[in-house]
Amino acid sequence: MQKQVSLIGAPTDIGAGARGASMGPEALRVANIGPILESHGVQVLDRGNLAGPSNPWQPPVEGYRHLPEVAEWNRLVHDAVYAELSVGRMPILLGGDHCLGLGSISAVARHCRDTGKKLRILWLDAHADFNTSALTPSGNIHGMPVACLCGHGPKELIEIGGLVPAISPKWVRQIGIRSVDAGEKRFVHEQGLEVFDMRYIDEMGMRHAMELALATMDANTHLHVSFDVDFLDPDIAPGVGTTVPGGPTYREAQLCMEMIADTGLMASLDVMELNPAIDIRNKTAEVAVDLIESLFGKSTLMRK
Ligand code: HAR
Ligand code: MN
Ligand code: MN
Ligand code: MN
Repeated sequence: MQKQVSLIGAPTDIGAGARGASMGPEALRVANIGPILESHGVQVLDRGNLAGPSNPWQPPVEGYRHLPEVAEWNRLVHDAVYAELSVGRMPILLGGDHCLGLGSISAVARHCRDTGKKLRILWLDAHADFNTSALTPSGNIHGMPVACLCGHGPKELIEIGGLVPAISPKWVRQIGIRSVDAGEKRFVHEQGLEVFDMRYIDEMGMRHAMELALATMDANTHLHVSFDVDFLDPDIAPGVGTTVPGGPTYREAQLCMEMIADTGLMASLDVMELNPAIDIRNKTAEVAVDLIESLFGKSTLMRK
């Protein structure tokens, strides 16, 4: 695992249906993300916050809310993430809502094309984020980034990383899914995304789900983890805009992160959808940072 990390703050809720994820980057800093990673031997550089357009809080237009502003934020995220990867550093994107996964992962995909790496994406989320303007019930673009990455979306979003589509649906493994809209569900199946939903995790366990999700990786794999904090059960992570009951427990989430850490392949990370406006005393930021520690190899007393 790379030990030189760059934190990139993207303080916006431009793609969300609730305001407040714009405060996510600062809440993660207040929860000590930087010093805690340093305590695990990681060299951390905080690049500060990107400065994009403010949120005009307008209704959707032709199926998209805030499309020009979402495109601008994603261009900024793409450029910042790509720049860190190009100098051999590991970007950690501090969101911000999950529409920014588009900018982040399009940059990662471009970097993998440059370097001949095989890309795998773990999408940890309650939601599939695979809507299009025709399928979305809300027009909120944070419900669309995976579809856009796979080439299904407006020109200004799908072209951000240069090549369309930026990724193949075959590279994606979704974990923890439990809220998918009806049309979105059909589209997920049609496109062949690999989904380990909560039913699967209930029946087979997190361990088995993660064994399969991590199975096709090798030494030449760039593993990108897109961690939507609403992946977690709302009991442990209430501070997100769209809570969905029945998510992974603290122990299940820890195991998920530890198994990712064991691969040693994680080379980029998004931490998204944290919403301090509805959190309780920064509890959700703290649990997110605790889980990120596990992604960086915090191990229990009994393991070396
Ligand atoms: N599927 C719903 C929609 O598209 C809700 C999407 C919510 N997305 C996130 N990110 N919070 O996963 O409107
Ligand atoms: Mn690289
Ligand atoms: Mn999401
Ligand atoms: Mn979500």
